[in-house]
Amino acid sequence: MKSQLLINGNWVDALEGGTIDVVDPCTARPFGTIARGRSEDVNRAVAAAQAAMEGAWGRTTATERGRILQRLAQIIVANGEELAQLEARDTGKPIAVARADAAAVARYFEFYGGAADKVHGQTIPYLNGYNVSVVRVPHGVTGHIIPWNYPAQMMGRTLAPALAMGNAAVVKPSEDACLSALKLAELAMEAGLPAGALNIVTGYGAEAGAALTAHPGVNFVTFTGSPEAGVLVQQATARHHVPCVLELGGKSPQIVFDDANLAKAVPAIVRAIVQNAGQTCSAGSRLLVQQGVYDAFVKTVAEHFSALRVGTPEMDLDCGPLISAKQQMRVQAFIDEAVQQGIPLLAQGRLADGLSDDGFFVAPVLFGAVPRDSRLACQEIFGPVLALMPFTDEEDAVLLANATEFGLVAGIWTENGSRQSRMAQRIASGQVFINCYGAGGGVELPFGGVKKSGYGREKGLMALEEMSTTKTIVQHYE
Ligand code: TXE
Repeated sequence: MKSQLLINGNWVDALEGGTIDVVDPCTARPFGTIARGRSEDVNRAVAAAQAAMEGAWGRTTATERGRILQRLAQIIVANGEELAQLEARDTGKPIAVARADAAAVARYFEFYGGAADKVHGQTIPYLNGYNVSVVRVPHGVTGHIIPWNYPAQMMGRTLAPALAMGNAAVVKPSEDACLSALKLAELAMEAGLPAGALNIVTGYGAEAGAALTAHPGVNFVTFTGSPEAGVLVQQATARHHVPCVLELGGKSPQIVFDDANLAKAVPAIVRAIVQNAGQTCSAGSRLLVQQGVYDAFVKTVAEHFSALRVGTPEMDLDCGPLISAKQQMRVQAFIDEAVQQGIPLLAQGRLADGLSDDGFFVAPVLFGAVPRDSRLACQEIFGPVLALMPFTDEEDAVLLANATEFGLVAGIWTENGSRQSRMAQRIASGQVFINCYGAGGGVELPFGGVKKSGYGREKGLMALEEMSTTKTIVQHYE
């Protein structure tokens, strides 16, 4: 298990020598440490990345970069079980989910490895005697701030397109979970990534994270995390006029019309809030149901919720614990407040027998008739808590769906094709799923938000545009 910083191809301790405990969310017990990187470590990492851009990595052809990434994809597949076990231990998620995450990470590198040498420029007709071309060039050094909910996947999501475009990366994983991210870095070295092309500085957000986003040598920042930290990242990058992509979570609606196929909708809707114990940016956390089908629908969803079970990774149940005592307290506070306000608690899952009382477990909860202006209806909870609200007609559905500061994902459940199109058009959201709901979908699909969910796009070919800039070259000839 790697626990040091990766700087210029070497695993090293933090200069000041501090460490941070790695805590098992199922027991609250530490089982290792990671290095507590700070600004001097970030300085070293950025210098290594700059040197890589000036050196071997900067001269690598797109085809060579693609090959390295595709080799990495194969190495990830070969080491998938170890990656999944580390991720499960570190985050507490069910092992099957961690295995799916490991497969998704491999897919990121496969996809962007294949795309690396298919990024073309443009030629532009201009005045007589001129050749004009627009070429895509890397930003240079990219800074990556990664959250704890999907440590390996989130790193793969931003790292693969950054490297495909020829950037050199400095990654700051989360202090709450980063073992799989460190493993991924080790595998990347094995795949033949030159020294300095990928550097990892673990540490706290306020220390290593803030130092990275404020570093004048960083040319682009990608951040996934809370809206509050997102503001700090924007302020820090603005000082150097550095662009950033922000993915800041959501309060995504699942909208169920009277004519929806309930047998199909209910399991997908329950899965979309319980997956990863609700700690997913695209979790479908608001369930909007048309009045005509409300009673029947609520009954079925409640039955599903009551059957949910929470356990350890090895138990491999519907979900695991939350990541930390802080998140457990935060989610429990939302639940307690809703109960105090008299919001009906319609159903609740159960914790498996034999779990540690010290673990950060919260049983999934379904609340009904949630007032539209309550905190439960409006704020991102980031836990397995589903807020059910009735609506009258299409107009009301649009109003309710858009009555949030966020706009990341929406699910629409109806058999009426015209209504599907109208709704998809009117919902303010970065992604819309119709009669399905994938947590953001596959690597092929551009992903990102509007409003407080952030800006910029990850995934798909669009990520390659975000991870690069253009240069217009004008040549005059006689
Ligand atoms: O997030 P933070 P937290 C949301 C979710 C959750 C809430 C709080 O609602 O309940 O945020 O979680 C780094 N400069 N999401 O406190 O602090 C930090 O070290 C640079 C949604 O854990 O934003 C970590 O690596 N970096 C989200 C990362 O930011 C800083 C996923 C996220 O931590 C920094 C996680 C700073 N000043 C939480 N401060 C999603 N969109 O999926 C912190 N960090």
